[in-house]
Amino acid sequence: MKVKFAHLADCHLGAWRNEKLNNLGYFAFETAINKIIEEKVDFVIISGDLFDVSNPKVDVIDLAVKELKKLRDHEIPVYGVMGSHDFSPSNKSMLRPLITAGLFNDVSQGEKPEDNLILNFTLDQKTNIKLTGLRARKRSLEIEDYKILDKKNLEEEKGIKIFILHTMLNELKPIEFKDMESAPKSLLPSNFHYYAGGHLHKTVPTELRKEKTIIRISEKTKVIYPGALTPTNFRELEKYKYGGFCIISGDINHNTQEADFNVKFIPLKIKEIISIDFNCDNKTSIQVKNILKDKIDNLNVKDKIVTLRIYGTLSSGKPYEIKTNEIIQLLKQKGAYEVLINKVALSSREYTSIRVSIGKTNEEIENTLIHEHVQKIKIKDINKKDLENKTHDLLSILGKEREEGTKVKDYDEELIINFKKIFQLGKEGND
Ligand SMILES: [Mn+2]
Repeated sequence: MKVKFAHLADCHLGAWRNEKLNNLGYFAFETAINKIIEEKVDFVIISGDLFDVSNPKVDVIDLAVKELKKLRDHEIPVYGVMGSHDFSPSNKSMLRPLITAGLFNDVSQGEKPEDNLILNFTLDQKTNIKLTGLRARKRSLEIEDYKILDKKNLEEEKGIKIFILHTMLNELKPIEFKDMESAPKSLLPSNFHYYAGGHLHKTVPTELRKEKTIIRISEKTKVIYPGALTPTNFRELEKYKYGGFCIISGDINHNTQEADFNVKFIPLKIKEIISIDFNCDNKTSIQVKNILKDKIDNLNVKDKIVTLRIYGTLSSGKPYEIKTNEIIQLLKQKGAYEVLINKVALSSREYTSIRVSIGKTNEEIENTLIHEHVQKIKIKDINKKDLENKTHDLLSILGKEREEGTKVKDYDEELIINFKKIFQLGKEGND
């Protein structure tokens, strides 16, 4: 029989603090859902990180419900797993009400008797394809779950099978992600017909992004990462310009248990992006201002998003003398849709500030800093990995703002409860 399904990953709804870019993110999701309905697929796979956080704002939840309901009205079921961003260890993910409403089928269901993880299959009624998968945890901790996964029952199950993952694999990791945690491919159960990957925000295999490319699924190309549905941060805008999703179509034969799948990438080009790199080495701040102004004068930025990365070491003058606001205004006067400027790697010979690696996300920088500091600290009865995790947990509870309508007293109490939980000071120490 003929089948067709869509594979999305890393939608990160609500990822942008910038309102205009955030709305473009919503629009990308709506556009994807409309295209999927036009394509008349049998079902949709979302490989984790539908939301940017596990407790998004009501607008984000409303949008997700609205769009997923459109799919349901067209009788298109959605299968998926939670990602590193929308998973909550205390089961407080806002995906839960969506799952309860049947708008999102979490296929990562099973039992965990002692040191063993047994996953169940979810059967797609229309195609009889069987789906399962493993949800992520924060900081790739799900790799520990893969190590205790009962692969035998998954591998021996008859039928046409799809595995959904939100984990990077060593063998498929692009060089620029070498610091990202990943798992060996051998941890995945074999004998599946398609592996729907998420977590990596880059499309892999990269050839998929070439126009009119169709990849036929073979033993070697079974794991596909569509990448982020749309860029979720400055670097992704700069590097990838746009995201997209995959449509997989082909023939399946339930008798011979064979599937012949073809994958194509559907790009979502929501806005044109212009990215400018400006090296300030051996220039004074005044020279930089003048050259930049000339450069901007000669650009057509109408209705485009502009990303400007200013880096290097000024021969004289200070980085703050290159005023971000002035440059933004100049570009907006020329009709730019939105302007993003990154000056983190700009310094001056007049003084040097703390060095932070270029081209990394805030999260990666934070991970590195915590990792490095933990190596220098010794605390009795807490090992280094544990201390690293506790530091992350601590930062995440301290980073939570008091919600509107929550009393200061209640907010403080909750902080203390969570603090005790992390350091197992209270009665409920398990998480
Ligand atoms: Mn993600």
